[in-house]
Amino acid sequence: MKILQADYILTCNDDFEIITDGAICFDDTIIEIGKSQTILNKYKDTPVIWAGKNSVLLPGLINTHVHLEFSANTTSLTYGDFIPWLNSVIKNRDAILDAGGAGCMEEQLQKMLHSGTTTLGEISSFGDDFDVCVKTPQKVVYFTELLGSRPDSVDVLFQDFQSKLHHSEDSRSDTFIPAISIHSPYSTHPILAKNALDIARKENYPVSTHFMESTAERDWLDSGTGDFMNFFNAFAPNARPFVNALEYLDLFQDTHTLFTHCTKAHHDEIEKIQKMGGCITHCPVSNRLLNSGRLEIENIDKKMLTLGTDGLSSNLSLSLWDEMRAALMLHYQGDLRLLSRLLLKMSTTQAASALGLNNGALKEKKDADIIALHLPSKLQSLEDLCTQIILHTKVVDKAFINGKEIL
Ligand code: MCF
Ligand code: FE
Repeated sequence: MKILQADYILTCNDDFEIITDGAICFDDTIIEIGKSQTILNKYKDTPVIWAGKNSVLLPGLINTHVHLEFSANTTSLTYGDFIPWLNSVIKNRDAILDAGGAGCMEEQLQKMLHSGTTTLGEISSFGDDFDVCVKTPQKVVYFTELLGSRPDSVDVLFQDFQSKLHHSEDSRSDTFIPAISIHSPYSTHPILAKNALDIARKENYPVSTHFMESTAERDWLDSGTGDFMNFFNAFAPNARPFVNALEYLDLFQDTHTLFTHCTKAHHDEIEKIQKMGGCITHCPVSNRLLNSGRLEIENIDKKMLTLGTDGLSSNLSLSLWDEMRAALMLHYQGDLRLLSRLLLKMSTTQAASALGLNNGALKEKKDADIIALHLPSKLQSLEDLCTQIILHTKVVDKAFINGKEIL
């Protein structure tokens, strides 16, 4: 048992309470949180760690959508539009994977940890990220990806997917949680998706899918036209979409799914996701680089939102602070303080509930996943706390996962 004491505690609890001059008593979970004086008096012989001048404690950040396997990419992919990007992924994928490898992914995981990300949702396309994700101190919700549209390969693809899923199940632990990713409505055959989602329902796996990310995807699902028509015609003349957008969403009934991007989703689709209890993962930098448009967060129930960086395939950083700073600038119409607060909730408590985890808030009985950071100088107004930490944080001073100090 130990006590962590700081100038400010951003609890990210239901009331978004901020405690000044606060302390947390914890072992692997949080035992009690409150004013320093109360906690220090009550737990007298417990060792105390002082987080320093202008310090802030908050829940470890949770990045709900990452593709670590693309970590070696810097300048190999084409940005500015979705189909040219996708073509460049197909062309350069092997070179990027070869240039990457375990060392490169480990380095990114370390960087993420130093920036305060203690949990991530990893979308695994090939399984190359498996060992590093099992080994890393962070909590990883490991989404084995299912992708493929040729009806004659459905059986082989599904067998391969199931064997990867079983493999991840063998390594399940407190910090490694198997999960399922259905790549997207344009790339995954509905028979494959249905079979995988039956497993998700039965075994209660979290699910992730890319949904309504581009005009090309919108046009293709609505009418079988647009850039995807030309893209698919190169492989299969007269190809047609398998399902429309609402039919695709129907497949996810009674699952816990994170729908990533949704920049081109219509109101009735967002409503359907909400009714199903689904979440939306917002990846603002990726959306800008792939010309996906701006997610209209003002028209969405804010409680549905989580934040993700996507991979280095469509970003220059896997730091959620960089992502929050980008989001602050992208959604310039909104109230700055409210947006800062929302971005922190999207990266903590809302992300935890989307992934089905017992972290993301500093309150009794939650996992002791805690980060400590400091502001560069004294804060003038408590109302600006969220904005100031988003503006100024690059790395954190301390990180605890299940109560163990990792940094
Ligand atoms: O989220 C972005 C853009 N949308 C779709 N896919 C990906 C993203 N970043 C990486 N990907 C991966 C995806 O998981 O790229 C491949 C898939 O394995 C694209 S399909 C050849
Ligand atoms: Fe993605």
